[in-house]
This record gives sequence, structure tokens and C-alpha cells, in this order.
Amino acid sequence: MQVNKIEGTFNVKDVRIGIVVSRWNSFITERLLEGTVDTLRRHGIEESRIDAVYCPGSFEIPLVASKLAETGKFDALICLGVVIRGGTPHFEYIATSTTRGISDVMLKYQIPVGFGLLTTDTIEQAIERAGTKAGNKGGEVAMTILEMISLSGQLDSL
Ligand code: RBF
Repeated sequence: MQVNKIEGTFNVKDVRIGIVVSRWNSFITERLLEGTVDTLRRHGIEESRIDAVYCPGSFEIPLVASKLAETGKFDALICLGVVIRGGTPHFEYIATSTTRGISDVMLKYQIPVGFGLLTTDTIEQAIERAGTKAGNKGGEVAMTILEMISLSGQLDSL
């Protein structure tokens, strides 16, 4: 193919990343945070360039992300939360509103915002995705964010 192919790499330098962590289901969100920071660190991002901001629950994530983005100090944000169905309609409300809110922040502020919100039927499924059977989604979202920082930089200088 002779097209100009534009794609991100995982090689990004001197960036500042903000992570929003929900305290609800904190024993799982802390594992997601560990996975995120470990992956960023192994790709050359110094921990001093990573800020982790805690909020009460997933519902609060979009506001915190929005305030961080508003500072203009972050190249990207990563949002971490765990919403477990648990048989109440709250699951749908919280999951839907948080998802939409995170997406809104990304589009409004034009910076990559990683979606690390686990939405599961059971607590076991959430544990599986936070460093056990199904890997660590925190690490996966960190990889996505590195790629998106790289891609955004290239698109900004087209
Ligand atoms: N927050 C989460 O991050 N994950 C949840 O699974 C979760 N479940 C909730 C269930 C109920 C019934 C309520 C009232 C709140 C829940 N929250 C959950 C907290 C929510 O995100 C928010 O912090 C609070 O509703 C306060 O605004």
C-alpha cells in the first residue's frame, strides 16, 4: 500500500498523566491502579509524572476527570472504577452515566482519556480482570493511552 499510514507507537516521553481512581470496590480499583502504574513505569513514564486522584465512586469520576483536564497540565487521563451489577437498577444508571461522562471529557478537552471502568455481573468477574485470570485491565488501558498520546501528537502536527 502506498498510503500515508499514521499510527501511534508506545514510545512517549516527558508526558504527565492523571489517573482518576474510584474508591468504591477499592480492593479491586487499587489492583487496577497497580496494573496501570506498572505498565506506564515499564514504558518509561516516571512515577513523579503520574498523579492519582481518588474519588468516592464511579459516578464522581467524570467531574474529577473534567477538573483535571481543565488545568491543561495533563497529556492524558486514565479513569479507573468498578461497577458491579448486584441486582439493582443503579448498575445501569451509574455505568451509563460514567461512561458518557468520561467520553464527554475526552471530546471536550481533546486529550486521550482511558476508559478503565469494569462493569461486571459479579465481584468474581471484576477480580478476574484486575490482575488474575483475565489479566489486568489497568495495564491494558495504560497501553491504549500511550498509543493515543503518540497518535494525538502526530494528528496535532498534520
Ligand atoms: N460506585 C461504583 O463505583 N461502583 C458500584 O458498583 C456502585 N454501586 C452503587 C450502588 C448503589 C445502590 C449506590 C447508591 C451507589 C453505588 N455506587 C457505586 C456509588 C456511586 O458511584 C456514587 O459514588 C454515589 O452514588 C454517590 O454519588
